[in-house]
Amino acid sequence: MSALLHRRDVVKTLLSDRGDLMVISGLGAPAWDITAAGDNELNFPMWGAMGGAAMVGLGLALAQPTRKTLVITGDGEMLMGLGALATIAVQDPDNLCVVVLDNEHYGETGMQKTHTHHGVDLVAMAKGAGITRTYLVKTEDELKALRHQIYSEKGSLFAVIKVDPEKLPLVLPPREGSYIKNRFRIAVLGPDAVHDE
Ligand SMILES: Cc1ncc(C[n+]2csc(CCOP(=O)(O)OP(=O)(O)O)c2C)c(N)n1
Ligand SMILES: [Mg+2]
Repeated sequence: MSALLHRRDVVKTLLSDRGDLMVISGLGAPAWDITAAGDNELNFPMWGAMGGAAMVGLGLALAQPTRKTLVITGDGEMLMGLGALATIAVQDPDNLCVVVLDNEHYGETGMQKTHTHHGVDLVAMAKGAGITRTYLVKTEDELKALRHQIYSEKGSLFAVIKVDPEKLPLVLPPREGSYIKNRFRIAVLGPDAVHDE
C-alpha cells in the first residue's frame, strides 16, 4: 500500500503558478495550508462559518464567470455542508472546483474520527448529487492529473484527496475579516471595489 499524501505538499502542488485563480478555504487546517503555500490577495480563508466553503465558492464562481474558483476544504467541513453539492450540480457552473482534503478526522479540534473514516463516500455523494466530474486522489500521479483538470479543463469538478492525518504547525492568514474581504475584492474588482465604511 502506498503512503498517504501530505496535505501541505498537495496544496502547494495545486496552488503553484496559480495565475488569477481565486481560492476559498474551509476553516481551520485548510486555511493554514493555503497560507503555507503563500499568502495571496486572491485567497479567502474562512475563519468560521463551518459548512459554508463550497457555497461561498459557488457564489463567487457565479459572480465571476470568466475566472476560476477553487474551494479547498476539509472532510469535516464538507460533511457539514453537503447540501451544497446538490446546488452546485443543479447550477452547474463551468468554473468551480471543490477539493476536499480528507484526513478522515476533525483535525483542528482534536482528531476525532469523521464519517469518512467509517466509510462514508463523499465522491459517491457528489456523483449522486449530479456532479459529473468527480475524482478520488490517492497518489502523486492522480494529483498531477487533478491539477491538469483544474487548470486546463472547463466545467465544475469535485475531488476528494486522501491525506495523512498529521498535525502540522499553524500558518495563520491575516486575522481580520474585513481586511481579507477588502483585499480580495480589490484584487478581483479593482481599487474602486472598496469604499470607506
Ligand atoms: C459550526 C461549527 N462547529 C464546530 C466548529 C469547530 N471546528 C472547527 S474546525 C473543526 C474541524 C474541521 O475538520 P475538517 O474540516 O475535517 O478539517 P481538518 O482540520 O481535519 O483538516 C471543527 C469541528 C466550528 N468552528 N463551527
Ligand atoms: Mg479533516
